[in-house]
Amino acid sequence: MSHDIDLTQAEYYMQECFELANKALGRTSPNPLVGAIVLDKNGNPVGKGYHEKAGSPHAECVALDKAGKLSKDGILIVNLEPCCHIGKTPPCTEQIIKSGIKQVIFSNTDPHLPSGVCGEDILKKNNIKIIKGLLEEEGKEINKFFLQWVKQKLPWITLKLAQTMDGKVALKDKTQRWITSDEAKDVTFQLRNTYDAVLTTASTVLADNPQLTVRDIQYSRNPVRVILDTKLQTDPSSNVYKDNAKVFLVTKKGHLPDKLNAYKKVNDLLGVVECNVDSYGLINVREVFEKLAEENILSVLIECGPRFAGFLFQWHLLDQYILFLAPTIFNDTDKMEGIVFNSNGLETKPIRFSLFNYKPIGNDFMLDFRVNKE
Ligand code: AOF
Ligand code: ZN
Repeated sequence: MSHDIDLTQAEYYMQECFELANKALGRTSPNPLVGAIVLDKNGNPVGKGYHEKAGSPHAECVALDKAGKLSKDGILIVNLEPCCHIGKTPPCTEQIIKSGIKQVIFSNTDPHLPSGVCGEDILKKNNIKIIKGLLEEEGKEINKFFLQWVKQKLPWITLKLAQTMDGKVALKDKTQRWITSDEAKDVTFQLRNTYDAVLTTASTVLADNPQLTVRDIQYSRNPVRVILDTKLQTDPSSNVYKDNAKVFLVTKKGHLPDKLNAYKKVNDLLGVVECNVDSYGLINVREVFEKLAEENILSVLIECGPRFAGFLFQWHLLDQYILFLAPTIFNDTDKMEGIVFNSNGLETKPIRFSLFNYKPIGNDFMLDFRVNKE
């Protein structure tokens, strides 16, 4: 008779699965973040594992390998429904069935079904008990990039802005580049370390010459940098094209090859993406996001100026909006210059968000809003 787990205990282990999964944060794309724990027939944890990167063993298999024979009549707890397809690795359901596990508890259903069959059904057919949906909302939050990419074929899009109390992003004379504290800068580096790509526009490259890299974090990696430059105005020697980060240059269709060649000499240029422009003469940003999704980019962090931010809001392209509020009043005279985002002369309607999280960061305040797309 195997030990039956109570839900509080299961939730405790599911939280641990989330922590295990998060160890690979920023490193698994295009795969999900997954952590797994095997409890033996007496309810003791005997194997723990997580998925490290695409192509490496799935979390369930790592945990089952560690548990060995102790998996028999045990329980597998995992934050994502086990897979049943042959991908870069064999189906997890096969190893679960062979191990003699009696029950599988998972948080989120996996929408990625290359074989058209779901892992849950296979496990049930093999008399394995299933509990699903445990801490489902927390699980969805952890895998929001993956779930969105699989279901909508679009990356998760986050806009990150910093503003003063009087709604400014820059002084009129543009002298002060970072308006927030060093702690907020560190959080920005942490964010860049978890997103697949960071996107900005030619105006920001021309105004700030940013690097868009991750700095001062141990074992970090740089995201792909995506530069929207309709007219090819950025200098190929700008900082965004340096530092061993991969770059996608996005521009409008129809530039002369000579002009494009200057950029192709950039060290790590992954490609030039040529897109259509819309009626405002702007690159069709949705098309850009679709192309990035095809390149296995699951998440994009946008760091841009007021004009582009305004368009993003108005075109309803955002999933998340992170705002750093600096306790500063610039108090410069021009009311419109440097304002956090402008409506670009389009018809305006209120755009509403849900507050998801908030916290003090150094001397600033960080607000995390989500956009309800329905
Ligand atoms: C993971 N890690 O721990 C689990 C995954 O190409 P493959 O064989 O690595 O399969 C990737 C898919 O397997 C992934 O998109 C997801 O649907 C499923 N589960 N994937 O990378 C894991 N459990
Ligand atoms: Zn699997």
